[in-house]
Amino acid sequence: MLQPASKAAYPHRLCSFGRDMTSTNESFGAARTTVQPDGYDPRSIERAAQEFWQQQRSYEVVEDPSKPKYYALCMLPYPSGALHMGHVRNYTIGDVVSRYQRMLGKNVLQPMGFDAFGLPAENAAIKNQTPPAQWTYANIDYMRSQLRALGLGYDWSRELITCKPDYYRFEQELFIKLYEMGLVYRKNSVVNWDPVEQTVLANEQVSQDGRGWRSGALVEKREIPQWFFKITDYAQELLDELDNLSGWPESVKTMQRNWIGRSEGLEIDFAINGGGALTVYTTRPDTLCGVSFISVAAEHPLARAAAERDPVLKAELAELGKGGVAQADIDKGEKRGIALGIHATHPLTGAAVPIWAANFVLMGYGTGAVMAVPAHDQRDWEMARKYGLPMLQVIAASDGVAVDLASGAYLEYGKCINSGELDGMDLRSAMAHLLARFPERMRKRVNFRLRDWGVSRQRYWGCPIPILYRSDGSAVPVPLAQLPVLLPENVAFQGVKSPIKTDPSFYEYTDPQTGERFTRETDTFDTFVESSWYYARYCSPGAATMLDARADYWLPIDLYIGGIEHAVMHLLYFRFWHKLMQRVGLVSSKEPATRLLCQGMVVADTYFRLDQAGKKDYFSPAEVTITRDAKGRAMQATLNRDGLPVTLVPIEKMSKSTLNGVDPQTMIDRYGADTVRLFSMFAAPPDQSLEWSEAGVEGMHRFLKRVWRMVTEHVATGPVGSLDLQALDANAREIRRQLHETIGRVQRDFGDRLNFNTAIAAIMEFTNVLAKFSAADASARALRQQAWEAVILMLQPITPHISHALWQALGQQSLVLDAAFPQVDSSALGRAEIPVVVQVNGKLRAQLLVPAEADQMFIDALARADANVAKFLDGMRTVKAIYVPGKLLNLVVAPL
Ligand code: ANZ
Repeated sequence: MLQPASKAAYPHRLCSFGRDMTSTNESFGAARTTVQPDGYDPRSIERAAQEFWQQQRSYEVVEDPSKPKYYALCMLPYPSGALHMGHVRNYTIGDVVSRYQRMLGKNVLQPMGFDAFGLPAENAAIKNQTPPAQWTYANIDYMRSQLRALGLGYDWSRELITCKPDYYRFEQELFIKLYEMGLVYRKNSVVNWDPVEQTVLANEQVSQDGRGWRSGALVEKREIPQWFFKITDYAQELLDELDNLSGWPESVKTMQRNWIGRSEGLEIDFAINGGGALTVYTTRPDTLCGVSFISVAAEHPLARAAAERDPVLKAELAELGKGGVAQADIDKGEKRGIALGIHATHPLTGAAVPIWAANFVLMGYGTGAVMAVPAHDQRDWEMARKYGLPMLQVIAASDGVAVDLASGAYLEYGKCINSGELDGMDLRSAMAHLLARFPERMRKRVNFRLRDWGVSRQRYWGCPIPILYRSDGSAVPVPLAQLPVLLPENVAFQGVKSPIKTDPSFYEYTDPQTGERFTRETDTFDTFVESSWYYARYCSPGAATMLDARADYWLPIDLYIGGIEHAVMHLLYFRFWHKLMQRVGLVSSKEPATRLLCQGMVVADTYFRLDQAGKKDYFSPAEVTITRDAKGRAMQATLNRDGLPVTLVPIEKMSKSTLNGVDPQTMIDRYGADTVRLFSMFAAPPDQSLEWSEAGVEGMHRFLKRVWRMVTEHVATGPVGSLDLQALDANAREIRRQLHETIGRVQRDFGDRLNFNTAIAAIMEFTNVLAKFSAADASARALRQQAWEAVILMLQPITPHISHALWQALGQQSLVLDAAFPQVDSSALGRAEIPVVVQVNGKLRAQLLVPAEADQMFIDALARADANVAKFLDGMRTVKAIYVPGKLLNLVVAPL
């Protein structure tokens, strides 16, 4: 057994990479790991390192204006019970970047917390009869221990748990402030109502066939008053600033642009025969002459008025109004309509245009009325087909090709035809013409698809909305002095109904001064509210207000990492909330995050058989025997139970339902956290899918074992002197060149490119080179010492535990996590000198040592300066020079 390396053993070691950037660390020696050559024991190494970091509070940071800051943030987990591989990947990426940035000398903040409100806690509570709080806190404790076991360098002093009043009280305060500013309001909105449970259900609680998840009753749509944030006030700003987010993936920006959905068009008033006007919104006023009817939403006032006059129509309209409001459903679904028996007048032709109600027109968009142009709008085309309504082509293809309306609408832009005075015009000119012609009846209008953010949830496990209702139903905010409105944690569920809705001690409120009696709002916030501002609260832990001045030191986030599934909702609300906080003076930046990385999914093979009903019956990898090809890829699988084949589908997202999940804890227990981290960084670039393979994990484990063995063997060869560059032979110089080339590659990959897989490959290649380096003399051994130091430093962001231990083994007194990242010495990059033969008329006259990159001119000059060569050139003229690069120069000469 080797003794741990001590400072005394290596008095003269050159420590070029180990620049210590912390103050001295007295108790460092206390956590020394015993280093054994063949004894890579991740369990003890990792425990020792983690205990040391915890004791030393190694990842706690404070604001330091003298240093550049770096704020790396991963999306916080929902405490569902245990980490999954997606978390491991996400958090390892964040940790690698944080550690690397710290080694560049930055003041790095990397916090963590738990997005702790939400429906699963409530469902689990109903199932197990435990209060959601209890279930949540137990899960948090376990998941926190898992995060620690992964060696993630979080500043735990900033941990936040969103279901705690010391967190959610500030969103209640801001909500009230925004209410007073007119950015929050209440209006009716549709919800799912379970008539048996007598409660509102979340969309996830309604089955595919529209039934309540517990009662099985057919769910009804009900309109109830709900609270909204006026995100639409910020639609233009949220859209415009996407252009400045150069560090965000284009795909995310495109999704946000589509979600915001800005369009420009005209509002057109159609006169209604019999009086009044109907306003439509259109983005295609160039198709005005193709209008053959007008469609309004079933809830449109015109439709309602018509229904009042006709009970049959009323029943039909009620039926038409049912069905989903999701865009995808509308586009796919059957287009249905009912003629309302009223007509409008076409502004250009004067023709009578029938007005219909249609199931695909949304009341909440534009004006809730559409001028229908069946030849150029697919939905109108489908409706016209179904009801035999006229269809007139009014747009000609710009390339003159005939338009075929038999198979669908012609949607392209082109020139107007069959349009009287609009003929020959395109969209722009037609719009300008119509605006000039009908200034009273037509207006320019910008519309956004983005709707205001409805934040009311009728669930229990969420932040109470701080509103009181007077006996007349009017709303008033809870007085600030009465905040927070606490959510009682010790509750018992009766059925699915929120316990605070049946608890008078929660919902009854009497003003202590006036004695006025109020009823509390019993709805809670959408949990997207908590995840919209947690990133900022991490910067002001313990502040008595939502944020304090510290927030501006850390914000904006330098790198935000999370799944692409959050591209619209979370990432838009998060940007919106930042703008709200900027508006009330809490932050001064415009955007919350300058760079965004969306990590790819973790995928694995799935195994299943179809059951009699044609449903997939999945098996876990433990239940099957797999035949693999030479690359370790699964080719075939049989079920252990019966030895018969099962269907194998490679690379599907890891998930509970497909039984292809790999439990991170099992992997950590088996191989250690460093191996798991290394594999998840090596197997794929961060933004692509990562195919889980235990063979790959084993490969990473073998690599770490080898590094451990090689470093300990090197250490065992005894003290190392200082590195004398002049004393290095050509072989050693070549090793040094490769070392610095590797450093350069790793720096590029860790920095801007975030390509950790290629960085790891470069480090591995270099360790192979190092393995073959025999390092016989003192200077070569000093170089080997330096090379191992560099390897350990480069590995530190990815495998911090083994690096922590081996750094000490190499005799370092400083902390590897505070050491500076290795720098490229460009003088090392030139290859060693190479020998070149010089001939005169084919006869050897000299052998020169030249720099590898030397060209013919350089060598020619050097050759002529050589005394022995010069002798044979005297009195001669050069006829030609034959040069074999890097090998030979033959000067062909003749007498003058
Ligand atoms: C006539 C027309 C002709 C239209 C044509 C399109 C093509 P964006 O771009 O998303 O804003 N529309 C307007 N209000 C609607 C509502 N409440 N529900 C359903 N559809 C509505 O879409 C604007 C277009 O969507 C409008 O332009 C209108 O149909 C329809 F060849 O008007 B268009």
